[in-house]
Amino acid sequence: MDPKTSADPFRPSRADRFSFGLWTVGNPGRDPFGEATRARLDPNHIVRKLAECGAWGVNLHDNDLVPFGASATDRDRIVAEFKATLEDCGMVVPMATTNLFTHPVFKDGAFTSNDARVRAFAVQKTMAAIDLGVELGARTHVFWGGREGTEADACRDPRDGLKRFRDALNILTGYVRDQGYDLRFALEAKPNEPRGDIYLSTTGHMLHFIETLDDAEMVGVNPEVAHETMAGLSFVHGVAQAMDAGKLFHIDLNAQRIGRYDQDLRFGSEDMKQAFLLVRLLEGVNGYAAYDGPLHFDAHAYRTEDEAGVWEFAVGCMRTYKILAARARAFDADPDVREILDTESDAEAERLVSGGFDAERVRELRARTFDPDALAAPGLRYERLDQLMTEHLLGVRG
Ligand code: GLT
Ligand code: MN
Ligand code: MN
Repeated sequence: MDPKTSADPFRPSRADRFSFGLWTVGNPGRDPFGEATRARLDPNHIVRKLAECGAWGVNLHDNDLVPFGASATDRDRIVAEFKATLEDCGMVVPMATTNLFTHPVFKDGAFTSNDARVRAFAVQKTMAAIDLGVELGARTHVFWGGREGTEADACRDPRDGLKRFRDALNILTGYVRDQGYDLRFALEAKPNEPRGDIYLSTTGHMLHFIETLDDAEMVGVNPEVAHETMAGLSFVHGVAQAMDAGKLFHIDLNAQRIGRYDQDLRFGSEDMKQAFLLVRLLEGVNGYAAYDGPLHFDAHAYRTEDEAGVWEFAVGCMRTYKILAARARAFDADPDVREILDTESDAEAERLVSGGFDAERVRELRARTFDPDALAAPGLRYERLDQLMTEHLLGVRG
């Protein structure tokens, strides 16, 4: 089907809440071994092209838009032009973030550096980035601490790293409240790269750390497919835990093969099954409330592509998400699937293990007898369930 015809059900539109970072579609294809393969794209051009592709939002680091060290006059001129372009195209900025990794001053960390002057500069730079994001309408500020880690681990006690990270966030949540901004923070974990080891390496680590902050309510997570997958973890489980904690404030969608460098590939281009299960989770197909935040693609086109390939890539991310959402709905509505999933639970046993501690219920539980061999006997038909999912994914059912 031609993706440009309005009859195409997978054509992305504003209502889908898809967003891209300026740094994602703007990635020029540089890698540690080779120079850029594409020219740098002007942020205003990116906004226009994303709007044409059907995206809803564009996200940015402070320095994706305003060059590091720009004068106040230059900053205001750049921001005014960008705002006019956004308005013209009907695009929004749902999220902004701070570049605390490119400049050499952050070579040994920003919030966690051993040098208090570097830490103070990082906090100051973040306040300016928060102001910029809020001016553009952002409701979320992301914190990805790419440089917050070590190679020579004897350089600091990891607890000092955590303590300093916490101190910085406590100042910044206070700053947001003090300014009266309507803004939440989303912390993004990554196990390594560019540092040998990065502190707070997974979404699970972040979820606990958040509870140690002065203003935990304002802070949630921004899990990224590639980052949890690099460590060989189940992204779906991590995101589900964030949802269970009411902390899924933002999400970075892309694709990744286990054990590799951070590939940031087009959404759904690797591990289609995990992508399917993720979309099913986010869309609330199985009865839980759906995630209703921005659907952000933190990915970039292959280095082989020219600019036309970049927009193919962007449309591909969005289309794959929509196709997987449709596949997930068809899967969950399939009577053969329902028959396996809707097995009746033993109401009496449910009662005994629900609702927390109750002395009377615990007495009943202790008194009840079970037949473990009989419970173990039936096959669970998960082979059939998984094959049904495979067939839905391959497009031969539903
Ligand atoms: C960088 C990183 C991403 C983060 C961005 C936000 S910066 O591109 O690889 O995963 O989400 O700071
Ligand atoms: Mn990311
Ligand atoms: Mn990444």
